[in-house]
Amino acid sequence: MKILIVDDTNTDRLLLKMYLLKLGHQVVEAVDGEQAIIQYIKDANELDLILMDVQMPELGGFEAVNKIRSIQESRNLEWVPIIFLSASAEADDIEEGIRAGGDDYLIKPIHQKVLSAKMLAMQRIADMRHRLILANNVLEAQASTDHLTGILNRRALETVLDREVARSKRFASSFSFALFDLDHFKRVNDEHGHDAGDYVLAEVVKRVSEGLRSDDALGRVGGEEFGVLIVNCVGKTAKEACERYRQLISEKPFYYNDIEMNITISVGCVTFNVKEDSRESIYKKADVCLYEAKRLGRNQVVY
Ligand code: GH3
Ligand code: MG
Ligand code: MG
Ligand code: MG
Repeated sequence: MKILIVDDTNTDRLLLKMYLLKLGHQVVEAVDGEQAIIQYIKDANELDLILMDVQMPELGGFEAVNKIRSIQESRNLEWVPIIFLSASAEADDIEEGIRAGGDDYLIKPIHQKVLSAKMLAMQRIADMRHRLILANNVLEAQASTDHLTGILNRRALETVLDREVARSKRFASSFSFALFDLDHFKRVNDEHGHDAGDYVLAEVVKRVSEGLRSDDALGRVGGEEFGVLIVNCVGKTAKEACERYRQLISEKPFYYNDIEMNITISVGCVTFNVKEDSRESIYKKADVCLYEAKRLGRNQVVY
Protein backbone atom coordinates (compact mmCIF):
# COMPACT_ATOMS: atom_id res chain seq x y z
CA MET A 1 0.00 0.00 0.00
CA LYS A 2 0.99 3.62 -0.42
CA ILE A 3 0.49 5.21 2.99
CA LEU A 4 0.58 8.87 4.00
CA ILE A 5 1.83 9.37 7.57
CA VAL A 6 0.88 12.70 9.12
CA ASP A 7 2.58 13.51 12.42
CA ASP A 8 4.29 16.60 13.78
CA THR A 9 6.57 14.56 16.09
CA ASN A 10 9.62 13.41 14.16
CA THR A 11 10.32 10.35 16.31
CA ASP A 12 6.69 9.10 16.10
CA ARG A 13 6.70 9.57 12.37
CA LEU A 14 10.01 7.82 11.84
CA LEU A 15 9.12 4.88 14.05
CA LEU A 16 5.85 4.40 12.21
CA LYS A 17 7.59 4.73 8.89
CA MET A 18 10.09 2.06 9.88
CA TYR A 19 7.32 -0.38 10.87
CA LEU A 20 5.42 0.20 7.67
CA LEU A 21 8.45 -0.09 5.42
CA LYS A 22 9.29 -3.36 7.18
CA LEU A 23 5.76 -4.58 6.35
CA GLY A 24 6.51 -3.82 2.70
CA HIS A 25 4.48 -0.63 2.30
CA GLN A 26 5.40 2.58 0.56
CA VAL A 27 5.41 5.68 2.73
CA VAL A 28 4.86 9.39 2.14
CA GLU A 29 5.14 11.87 5.00
CA ALA A 30 3.55 15.12 6.11
CA VAL A 31 4.42 17.07 9.26
CA ASP A 32 1.15 18.92 9.71
CA GLY A 33 -2.49 19.13 8.62
CA GLU A 34 -1.86 21.64 5.83
CA GLN A 35 0.84 19.46 4.29
CA ALA A 36 -1.44 16.44 4.59
CA ILE A 37 -4.15 18.20 2.61
CA ILE A 38 -1.69 19.16 -0.13
CA GLN A 39 -0.37 15.58 -0.30
CA TYR A 40 -3.89 14.20 -0.48
CA ILE A 41 -4.87 16.49 -3.36
CA LYS A 42 -1.68 15.59 -5.20
CA ASP A 43 -1.86 11.86 -4.58
CA ALA A 44 -5.53 10.97 -4.00
CA ASN A 45 -5.49 8.49 -6.85
CA GLU A 46 -2.51 6.57 -5.53
CA LEU A 47 -2.90 6.70 -1.76
CA ASP A 48 -4.31 3.61 -0.07
CA LEU A 49 -4.34 4.90 3.48
CA ILE A 50 -3.76 8.00 5.59
CA LEU A 51 -2.48 7.67 9.17
CA MET A 52 -3.32 10.95 10.90
CA ASP A 53 -1.99 12.23 14.20
CA VAL A 54 -4.64 14.13 16.19
CA GLN A 55 -2.57 16.56 18.25
CA MET A 56 -0.75 18.87 15.91
CA PRO A 57 -0.10 22.64 16.12
CA GLU A 58 -2.03 24.89 13.70
CA LEU A 59 -4.32 22.53 11.87
CA GLY A 60 -5.12 19.53 14.07
CA GLY A 61 -5.93 16.04 12.80
CA PHE A 62 -9.73 16.30 13.12
CA GLU A 63 -9.89 19.58 11.21
CA ALA A 64 -7.47 18.33 8.57
CA VAL A 65 -9.61 15.25 7.96
CA ASN A 66 -12.74 17.37 7.88
CA LYS A 67 -11.14 19.46 5.14
CA ILE A 68 -9.87 16.43 3.25
CA ARG A 69 -13.38 14.97 3.19
CA SER A 70 -14.94 18.17 1.92
CA ILE A 71 -12.24 18.64 -0.75
CA GLN A 72 -12.80 15.02 -1.77
CA GLU A 73 -16.51 15.81 -2.25
CA SER A 74 -16.15 19.15 -3.98
CA ARG A 75 -13.37 18.13 -6.36
CA ASN A 76 -14.64 14.62 -6.83
CA LEU A 77 -11.34 13.08 -5.69
CA GLU A 78 -10.81 9.45 -4.66
CA TRP A 79 -11.90 8.41 -1.18
CA VAL A 80 -8.94 7.25 0.90
CA PRO A 81 -9.40 5.49 4.26
CA ILE A 82 -8.07 7.47 7.24
CA ILE A 83 -6.98 6.15 10.63
CA PHE A 84 -6.38 8.53 13.53
CA LEU A 85 -3.45 8.03 15.86
CA SER A 86 -3.88 9.64 19.26
CA ALA A 87 -2.61 9.48 22.82
CA SER A 88 -6.14 10.14 24.04
CA ALA A 89 -8.41 7.16 24.65
CA GLU A 90 -11.39 9.41 25.52
CA ALA A 91 -14.65 8.10 24.06
CA ASP A 92 -15.58 11.68 23.07
CA ASP A 93 -12.38 12.03 21.05
CA ILE A 94 -12.91 8.73 19.27
CA GLU A 95 -16.45 9.76 18.40
CA GLU A 96 -15.34 13.18 17.18
CA GLY A 97 -12.66 11.62 14.96
CA ILE A 98 -15.04 9.26 13.27
CA ARG A 99 -17.59 12.05 12.81
CA ALA A 100 -14.88 14.24 11.24
CA GLY A 101 -14.47 11.62 8.52
CA GLY A 102 -11.95 9.19 9.99
CA ASP A 103 -12.55 5.47 9.55
CA ASP A 104 -10.71 4.14 12.57
CA TYR A 105 -8.85 5.34 15.65
CA LEU A 106 -5.72 3.84 17.22
CA ILE A 107 -4.37 4.78 20.63
CA LYS A 108 -0.69 5.68 21.03
CA PRO A 109 1.69 4.08 21.77
CA ILE A 110 0.65 1.69 19.06
CA HIS A 111 1.54 -1.93 19.51
CA GLN A 112 3.39 -3.25 16.51
CA LYS A 113 1.11 -6.28 16.30
CA VAL A 114 -2.03 -4.15 16.39
CA LEU A 115 -0.59 -1.97 13.66
CA SER A 116 0.28 -4.88 11.40
CA ALA A 117 -3.17 -6.43 11.98
CA LYS A 118 -4.82 -3.11 11.05
CA MET A 119 -2.65 -2.94 7.94
CA LEU A 120 -3.90 -6.36 6.95
CA ALA A 121 -7.51 -5.14 7.17
CA MET A 122 -6.63 -1.97 5.26
CA GLN A 123 -4.92 -4.04 2.58
CA ARG A 124 -8.23 -5.85 2.01
CA ILE A 125 -10.00 -2.52 1.60
CA ALA A 126 -7.27 -1.28 -0.75
CA ASP A 127 -7.57 -4.43 -2.90
CA MET A 128 -11.33 -4.00 -3.05
CA ARG A 129 -10.96 -0.35 -4.06
CA HIS A 130 -8.48 -1.24 -6.81
CA ARG A 131 -10.89 -3.81 -8.20
CA LEU A 132 -13.70 -1.26 -8.12
CA ILE A 133 -11.60 1.39 -9.87
CA LEU A 134 -10.57 -1.10 -12.55
CA ALA A 135 -14.14 -2.26 -13.12
CA ASN A 136 -15.25 1.35 -13.30
CA ASN A 137 -12.59 2.20 -15.88
CA VAL A 138 -13.66 -0.76 -18.01
CA LEU A 139 -17.32 0.32 -17.78
CA GLU A 140 -16.45 3.89 -18.71
CA ALA A 141 -14.38 2.75 -21.68
CA GLN A 142 -17.18 0.46 -22.84
CA ALA A 143 -19.77 3.20 -22.51
CA SER A 144 -17.82 5.49 -24.83
CA THR A 145 -16.72 2.93 -27.41
CA ASP A 146 -18.42 1.71 -30.55
CA HIS A 147 -18.19 -2.07 -30.34
CA LEU A 148 -17.92 -2.89 -34.02
CA THR A 149 -15.11 -0.49 -34.85
CA GLY A 150 -13.48 0.28 -31.50
CA ILE A 151 -13.67 4.06 -32.01
CA LEU A 152 -15.70 6.61 -30.05
CA ASN A 153 -19.45 6.24 -30.15
CA ARG A 154 -21.72 9.17 -30.84
CA ARG A 155 -22.08 10.25 -27.24
CA ALA A 156 -18.34 10.18 -26.63
CA LEU A 157 -17.61 12.12 -29.80
CA GLU A 158 -20.13 14.75 -28.70
CA THR A 159 -18.31 15.03 -25.38
CA VAL A 160 -14.99 15.52 -27.17
CA LEU A 161 -16.62 18.09 -29.45
CA ASP A 162 -18.09 19.97 -26.49
CA ARG A 163 -14.63 20.15 -24.94
CA GLU A 164 -13.15 21.45 -28.20
CA VAL A 165 -15.92 24.03 -28.58
CA ALA A 166 -15.22 25.32 -25.05
CA ARG A 167 -11.47 25.37 -25.68
CA SER A 168 -12.01 27.16 -28.96
CA LYS A 169 -14.18 29.86 -27.38
CA ARG A 170 -11.71 30.36 -24.53
CA PHE A 171 -8.66 30.75 -26.75
CA ALA A 172 -10.44 32.18 -29.80
CA SER A 173 -8.86 29.39 -31.85
CA SER A 174 -10.72 27.27 -34.33
CA PHE A 175 -11.07 23.71 -35.54
CA SER A 176 -12.98 21.84 -38.22
CA PHE A 177 -15.55 19.10 -38.13
CA ALA A 178 -16.44 16.59 -40.83
CA LEU A 179 -19.21 14.07 -41.26
CA PHE A 180 -18.82 11.27 -43.77
CA ASP A 181 -21.17 8.56 -44.90
CA LEU A 182 -20.53 5.46 -46.97
CA ASP A 183 -21.99 5.65 -50.45
CA HIS A 184 -24.64 3.11 -51.43
CA PHE A 185 -23.71 1.03 -48.46
CA LYS A 186 -27.04 -0.72 -48.47
CA ARG A 187 -25.87 -2.45 -51.68
CA VAL A 188 -22.84 -3.93 -49.90
CA ASN A 189 -25.15 -5.59 -47.39
CA ASP A 190 -27.66 -6.63 -50.02
CA GLU A 191 -25.08 -8.07 -52.39
CA HIS A 192 -22.50 -9.55 -50.04
CA GLY A 193 -24.23 -9.93 -46.71
CA HIS A 194 -24.19 -8.14 -43.39
CA ASP A 195 -20.82 -9.63 -42.33
CA ALA A 196 -19.16 -8.15 -45.40
CA GLY A 197 -20.82 -4.84 -44.48
CA ASP A 198 -19.48 -5.03 -40.94
CA TYR A 199 -16.02 -5.82 -42.27
CA VAL A 200 -16.13 -2.78 -44.57
CA LEU A 201 -17.14 -0.50 -41.70
CA ALA A 202 -14.20 -1.68 -39.60
CA GLU A 203 -11.80 -1.33 -42.54
CA VAL A 204 -13.03 2.16 -43.35
CA VAL A 205 -12.27 3.15 -39.77
CA LYS A 206 -8.77 1.63 -40.06
CA ARG A 207 -8.00 3.50 -43.24
CA VAL A 208 -9.33 6.85 -42.10
CA SER A 209 -7.53 6.45 -38.76
CA GLU A 210 -4.27 6.25 -40.67
CA GLY A 211 -5.01 9.68 -42.08
CA LEU A 212 -5.69 11.31 -38.72
CA ARG A 213 -3.26 13.26 -36.60
CA SER A 214 -2.87 12.21 -32.99
CA ASP A 215 -5.19 14.84 -31.49
CA ASP A 216 -7.97 14.37 -34.03
CA ALA A 217 -10.97 12.30 -32.96
CA LEU A 218 -12.99 9.86 -35.03
CA GLY A 219 -16.38 8.61 -33.91
CA ARG A 220 -19.21 6.52 -35.29
CA VAL A 221 -22.32 8.67 -35.16
CA GLY A 222 -24.74 6.29 -36.84
CA GLY A 223 -24.89 3.04 -38.80
CA GLU A 224 -22.52 3.95 -41.63
CA GLU A 225 -21.91 7.55 -40.74
CA PHE A 226 -18.84 8.95 -38.98
CA GLY A 227 -17.68 12.24 -37.49
CA VAL A 228 -14.16 13.61 -37.41
CA LEU A 229 -12.94 16.38 -35.17
CA ILE A 230 -10.01 17.95 -36.99
CA VAL A 231 -8.11 20.05 -34.47
CA ASN A 232 -5.91 23.07 -35.25
CA CYS A 233 -6.98 22.92 -38.83
CA VAL A 234 -9.26 25.32 -40.70
CA GLY A 235 -10.44 26.24 -44.17
CA LYS A 236 -8.55 24.88 -47.14
CA THR A 237 -6.31 22.64 -45.03
CA ALA A 238 -9.33 21.00 -43.42
CA LYS A 239 -10.86 20.41 -46.82
CA GLU A 240 -7.58 18.82 -47.94
CA ALA A 241 -7.61 16.55 -44.88
CA CYS A 242 -11.10 15.37 -45.86
CA GLU A 243 -9.97 14.86 -49.42
CA ARG A 244 -7.23 12.63 -48.01
CA TYR A 245 -9.76 10.56 -46.03
CA ARG A 246 -11.89 10.20 -49.13
CA GLN A 247 -8.94 8.96 -51.16
CA LEU A 248 -7.84 6.51 -48.49
CA ILE A 249 -11.20 4.78 -49.02
CA SER A 250 -11.56 5.03 -52.78
CA GLU A 251 -7.95 4.44 -53.89
CA LYS A 252 -7.92 0.68 -53.40
CA PRO A 253 -10.63 -1.95 -53.27
CA PHE A 254 -11.72 -3.77 -50.11
CA TYR A 255 -11.44 -7.56 -50.02
CA TYR A 256 -13.63 -9.81 -47.94
CA ASN A 257 -13.41 -13.59 -48.53
CA ASP A 258 -12.24 -13.06 -52.13
CA ILE A 259 -15.04 -10.59 -52.75
CA GLU A 260 -13.72 -7.36 -54.18
CA MET A 261 -15.63 -4.22 -53.26
CA ASN A 262 -15.10 -0.66 -54.36
CA ILE A 263 -16.20 1.64 -51.57
CA THR A 264 -16.51 5.41 -51.57
CA ILE A 265 -17.52 8.00 -49.05
CA SER A 266 -19.13 11.42 -49.22
CA VAL A 267 -17.83 14.06 -46.85
CA GLY A 268 -19.30 17.28 -45.46
CA CYS A 269 -16.87 19.56 -43.68
CA VAL A 270 -17.11 22.88 -41.83
CA THR A 271 -14.80 25.11 -39.85
CA PHE A 272 -16.03 26.22 -36.45
CA ASN A 273 -16.89 29.90 -36.27
CA VAL A 274 -15.86 30.95 -32.78
CA LYS A 275 -18.31 33.89 -32.70
CA GLU A 276 -21.51 32.20 -33.71
CA ASP A 277 -21.21 28.41 -33.72
CA SER A 278 -22.13 25.80 -31.14
CA ARG A 279 -21.67 22.06 -31.22
CA GLU A 280 -25.21 21.67 -32.54
CA SER A 281 -24.74 24.26 -35.28
CA ILE A 282 -21.51 22.88 -36.73
CA TYR A 283 -23.01 19.42 -36.64
CA LYS A 284 -25.98 20.67 -38.61
CA LYS A 285 -23.79 22.56 -41.07
CA ALA A 286 -21.59 19.53 -41.65
CA ASP A 287 -24.73 17.47 -42.24
CA VAL A 288 -25.99 19.97 -44.84
CA CYS A 289 -22.61 19.76 -46.65
CA LEU A 290 -22.72 15.96 -46.52
CA TYR A 291 -26.19 15.96 -48.01
CA GLU A 292 -24.92 18.28 -50.75
CA ALA A 293 -21.99 15.93 -51.49
CA LYS A 294 -24.51 13.10 -51.92
CA ARG A 295 -26.70 15.23 -54.16
CA LEU A 296 -23.74 16.21 -56.35
CA GLY A 297 -23.04 12.55 -57.09
CA ARG A 298 -21.23 11.11 -54.01
CA ASN A 299 -17.52 10.23 -53.58
CA GLN A 300 -16.62 13.85 -52.93
CA VAL A 301 -15.99 16.47 -50.29
CA VAL A 302 -18.20 19.51 -49.82
CA TYR A 303 -16.76 22.21 -47.60
P1 GH3 B 1 -26.26 6.73 -49.50
O1 GH3 B 1 -25.16 6.74 -50.51
O2 GH3 B 1 -27.33 7.66 -49.84
O3 GH3 B 1 -25.74 6.95 -48.14
O4 GH3 B 1 -26.88 5.28 -49.57
P2 GH3 B 1 -26.78 4.13 -48.50
O5 GH3 B 1 -27.23 2.86 -49.10
O6 GH3 B 1 -25.42 4.10 -47.91
O7 GH3 B 1 -27.75 4.67 -47.38
P3 GH3 B 1 -28.96 4.01 -46.64
O8 GH3 B 1 -29.22 4.94 -45.51
O9 GH3 B 1 -30.07 3.73 -47.60
O10 GH3 B 1 -28.44 2.65 -46.11
C1 GH3 B 1 -27.53 2.56 -45.09
C2 GH3 B 1 -27.25 1.12 -44.84
O11 GH3 B 1 -26.27 0.93 -43.82
C3 GH3 B 1 -28.48 0.38 -44.39
C4 GH3 B 1 -28.03 -0.41 -43.19
O12 GH3 B 1 -28.41 -1.74 -43.29
C5 GH3 B 1 -26.53 -0.31 -43.25
N1 GH3 B 1 -25.95 -0.38 -41.94
C6 GH3 B 1 -26.11 0.47 -40.89
N2 GH3 B 1 -25.42 0.04 -39.82
C7 GH3 B 1 -24.81 -1.11 -40.19
C8 GH3 B 1 -23.96 -2.03 -39.49
O13 GH3 B 1 -23.61 -1.88 -38.33
N3 GH3 B 1 -23.50 -3.11 -40.18
C9 GH3 B 1 -23.86 -3.31 -41.48
N4 GH3 B 1 -23.38 -4.38 -42.11
N5 GH3 B 1 -24.67 -2.47 -42.13
C10 GH3 B 1 -25.13 -1.39 -41.51
MG1 MG C 1 1.28 15.28 17.53
MG1 MG D 1 -24.76 5.78 -46.87
MG1 MG E 1 -26.36 7.12 -43.74
